[in-house]
Amino acid sequence: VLSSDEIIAKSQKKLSHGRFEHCVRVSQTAKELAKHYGVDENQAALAGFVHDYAKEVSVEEYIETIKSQDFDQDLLNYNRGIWHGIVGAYYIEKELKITNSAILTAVKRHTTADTEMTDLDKIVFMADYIEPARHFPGVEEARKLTNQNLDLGVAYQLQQTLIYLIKNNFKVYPKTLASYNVWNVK
Ligand code: DGI
Ligand code: FE
Ligand code: FE
Ligand code: FE
Repeated sequence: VLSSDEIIAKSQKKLSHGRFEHCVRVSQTAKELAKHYGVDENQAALAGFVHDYAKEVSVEEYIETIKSQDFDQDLLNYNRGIWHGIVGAYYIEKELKITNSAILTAVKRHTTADTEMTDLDKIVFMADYIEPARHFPGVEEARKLTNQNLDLGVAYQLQQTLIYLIKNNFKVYPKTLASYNVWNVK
């Protein structure tokens, strides 16, 4: 087990300054949401802090890892945007020695969401979207909904993300669409 100082030091080395600061803000936001929703605050703070740990791993290294570590080979059809959560958890376990499956799963689900999510998963997913330095149109609505009910926040984020992906002709990862279908039921 690494100390929190060691996890912070390794993250600082792995990430640009700006992304490291984003991780600190997501950690704080996740901790606040955890307090509000009766979830383990330390677990939320740690999951939030490490969620983007692998965001700057090189494309070459990701491809090598996906090929050698028994990942779904369909991942090769996507990019770092998708890889840094699903494959990122592998780096967090290997390099930060975090083995807690609730934390690793929250990291895996933080970009695409999933059809099944724990409150911790939802908290990390939403904290990433609404941390204080996020300024896109709709972020105030996202903050309001997330404080009312986590599921409303998740549904809103998935809707906004799908609109954005389709508007910009980006590929939709099947899990993102499946999640939209589950969390936006009408
Ligand atoms: O890592 P962050 O930038 O802090 O945030 P994130 O991990 O939530 O990534 C957000 C980005 O991921 C956002 O630009 C939308 C993109 N994304 C989410 N679902 C999909 C996706 N990109 C593609 N191509 N396909 C998806 O299904
Ligand atoms: Fe991310
Ligand atoms: Fe996110
Ligand atoms: Fe993030």
